[in-house]
Amino acid sequence: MSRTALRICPLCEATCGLTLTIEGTRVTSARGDRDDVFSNGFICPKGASFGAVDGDPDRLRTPLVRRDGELREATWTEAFDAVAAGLRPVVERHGPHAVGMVLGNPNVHTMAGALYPPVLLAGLGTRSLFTASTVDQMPKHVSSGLLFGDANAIPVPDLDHTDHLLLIGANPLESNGSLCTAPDFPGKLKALKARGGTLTVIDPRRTRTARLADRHIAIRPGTDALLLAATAQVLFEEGLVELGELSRHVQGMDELRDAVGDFTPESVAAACDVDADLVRTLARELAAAPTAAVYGRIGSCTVPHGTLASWLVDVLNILTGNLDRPGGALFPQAATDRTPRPAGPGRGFALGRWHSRVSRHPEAKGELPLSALAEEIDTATDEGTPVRALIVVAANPVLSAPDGDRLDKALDSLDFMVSVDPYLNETSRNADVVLPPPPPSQSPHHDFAFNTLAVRNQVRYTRPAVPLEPGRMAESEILARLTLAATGMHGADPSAVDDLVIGQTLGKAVEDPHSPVHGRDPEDLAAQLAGESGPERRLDMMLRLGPYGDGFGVRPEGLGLERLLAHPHGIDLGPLRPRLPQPLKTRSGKIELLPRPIADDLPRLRRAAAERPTGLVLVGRRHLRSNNSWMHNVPALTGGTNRCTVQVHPEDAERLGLRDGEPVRVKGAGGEVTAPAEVTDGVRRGVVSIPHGWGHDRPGTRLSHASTDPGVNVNQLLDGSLLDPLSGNAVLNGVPVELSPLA
Ligand SMILES: Nc1nc2c(c(=O)[nH]1)N[C@H]1C(S)=C(S)[C@@H](COP(=O)(O)OP(=O)(O)OC[C@H]3O[C@@H](n4cnc5c(=O)[nH]c(N)nc54)[C@H](O)[C@@H]3O)O[C@H]1N2
Ligand SMILES: Nc1nc2c(c(=O)[nH]1)N[C@H]1C(S)=C(S)[C@@H](COP(=O)(O)OP(=O)(O)OC[C@H]3O[C@@H](n4cnc5c(=O)[nH]c(N)nc54)[C@H](O)[C@@H]3O)O[C@H]1N2
Ligand code: SF4
Ligand SMILES: [Mo]
Repeated sequence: MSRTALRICPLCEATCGLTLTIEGTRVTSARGDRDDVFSNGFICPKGASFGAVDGDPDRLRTPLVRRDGELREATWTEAFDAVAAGLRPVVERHGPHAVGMVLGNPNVHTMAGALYPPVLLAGLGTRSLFTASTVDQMPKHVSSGLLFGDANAIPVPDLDHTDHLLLIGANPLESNGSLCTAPDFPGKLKALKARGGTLTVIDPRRTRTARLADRHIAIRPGTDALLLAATAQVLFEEGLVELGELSRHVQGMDELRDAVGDFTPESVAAACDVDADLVRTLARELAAAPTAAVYGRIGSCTVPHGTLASWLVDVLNILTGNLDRPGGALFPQAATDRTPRPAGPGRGFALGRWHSRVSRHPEAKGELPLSALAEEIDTATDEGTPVRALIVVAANPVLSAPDGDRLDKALDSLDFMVSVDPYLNETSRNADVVLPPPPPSQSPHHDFAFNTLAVRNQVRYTRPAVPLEPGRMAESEILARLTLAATGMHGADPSAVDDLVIGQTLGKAVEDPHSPVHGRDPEDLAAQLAGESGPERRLDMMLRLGPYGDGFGVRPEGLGLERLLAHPHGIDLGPLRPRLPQPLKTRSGKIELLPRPIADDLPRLRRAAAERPTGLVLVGRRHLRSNNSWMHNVPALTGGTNRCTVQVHPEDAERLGLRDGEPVRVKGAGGEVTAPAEVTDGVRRGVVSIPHGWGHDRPGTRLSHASTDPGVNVNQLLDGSLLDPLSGNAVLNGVPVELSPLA
């Protein structure tokens, strides 16, 4: 007997609605939900393999606890006892900062990952927080923090309405988009072209996205900030700056003009390897388009000038009047955002409120660079204690961060480590306790993060498609119990965590004159919350307090969980709309065009204009059927072109004596790896490309399929010393490497 159930796909940022076919408790197929208000039936090969990802026999079913040096199956009670016994002595002896937390990418794809880590972090009071953001988009948070006063105010390109899209260092035809949640991104690009719009792609590789473009610029890796600064310079020089409505909201125009004044196209052309005339054309096209959006992603963030490039992306949107207008780049308004406050000066954004212990890296958004995790564990200093215990939730930094070998050793040296992870993999194999969450079919889903980055305002929620198997624990309960165990409340009822958050949130809301529940009784409001679980009650609370919410009865037509449950395919909340000045939280209440830390970093960019790299540089790539480090264990998603090869241009191959398919040795600052060469003119001269997330050959893992074709860990080529100084983001692209044939 089979049945169907709806489930929002958690496998990438596109958040497509899926219709699952379920036999017993097994998901046997997945197709796109045609009635989904946002994805309208779109699905990609990963989503279509939801059942195989979900039902992977290597997923852990019970907790593991290390005994006599070995990880063995244990009960949940034994596991949480071990967590409390492992963490508390470290906190008591060395203080909270000796307990580190590592949060990985899937936390933004689970409800539990959104709702509980902030509570755990606050409860612990540790400053040793490391997340996947600093090997990804931290530069964008920092530039948004500086420009708009809010690190999470990230404008997204209005894909459905723009006339001109300038896409930098992103390959949405494989990634399906990032910091721009758009189901069927490929279809949206085709629709842009069909309505007469133009697409320009800047990427050192001729990607599938680049092949769709009207113009592809194969820039030299790591130099986008120069190109964008020169584009801004041309806009000023040729009188193409037109702020329109924005002029009321910006400050610092003259300073900005002066700051970019010497970045002429001629001064950057050689470094970028892009003709000066082409830079002028880019600027003129941007200015001339009725509407245009500039959008940058991984290739613009994980580079030495990531924050400057991210800042310049928005600067160009602003100078051409495209920020905050339909067809340009707008700020989404998600249903779980707080009710908007009236516009006005805010608290601004601070960087470097504390520093990492060893290399003195400034914090950004409360985080220290993931690149510095190994040294924060393995290096003693005069002041402060090293990280002695680690809580890892949904992260595999041994593969995703620089120098996995060093980190692997560092993890092994910890007093205690707990991983919340469905797999025994390269990272969790070092843990003393592994707490496995259930597969996605058994988990509820709502996109707290991605709805704030979506190209259309909408809200959807799906309950678990399959009931929890016996012996399983919901990830929300795992994280709630972990929070209690880590903060000295081991054994308390996990619902205490939700009650605490609900009490605090409602307590603040009733005191806030701008809240729809101002002046009401928080306990009375709490009693009104709908939902069958802590996460549902918290979702209900956020929806009801939010911009579209019912305000606990104040706006009876408004949103709440019950209304959402009555709309299983979601509720459309309309296209993106102009929102300025409301999102601004800078001290001036304006968009601060040339913030001090940016101005102070510009001399470094100026020096880069004079650099002429001679050797080869490394860039990454993603494959449609993959996802970072954790999907190589699913046979349906591996093989074919999804392989860990070293792409190299035919002329470079010829010069170095490399042959297609034969092993090539790649050396970088952090080490060397050997993988098959793939000779292709899909990469520009001087550039080699290796995908990340491979290297599944460490002992003590349980990845039976992935280990048959392990690939190599590209991040072993990095030593962790290359960072974007403002954001602490790792430099993963444009890194010097040397290639030689394996003798
Ligand atoms: N060289 C290079 N390195 C890169 C990148 C690159 O482009 N080039 N990209 C970077 C980027 S953008 C990112 S986001 C990072 C990702 O870095 P990580 O987040 O460290 O890596 P992932 O492979 O996403 O690993 C996620 C972990 O979560 C586990 N997991 C999967 N589903 C769940 C779940 O539902 N719950 C829990 N608790 N765990 C789950 C997986 O088993 C895996 O162990 O990698 C970065 N590393
Ligand atoms: N199929 C699949 N989808 C995914 C993921 C996955 O692993 N697989 N990962 C998810 C995650 S965590 C993220 S963050 C997103 C990332 O989403 P995207 O940013 O779209 O992903 P990438 O494919 O890494 O695209 C980055 C592009 O930048 C180019 N590039 C490298 N260096 C430079 C440079 O210096 N300048 C310019 N202009 N370009 C450069 C690369 O050649 C590459 O084509 O994808 C998400 N979606
Ligand atoms: S595009 Fe992303 S969200 Fe949509 S089906 Fe594919 S993996 Fe899932
Ligand atoms: Mo990412």
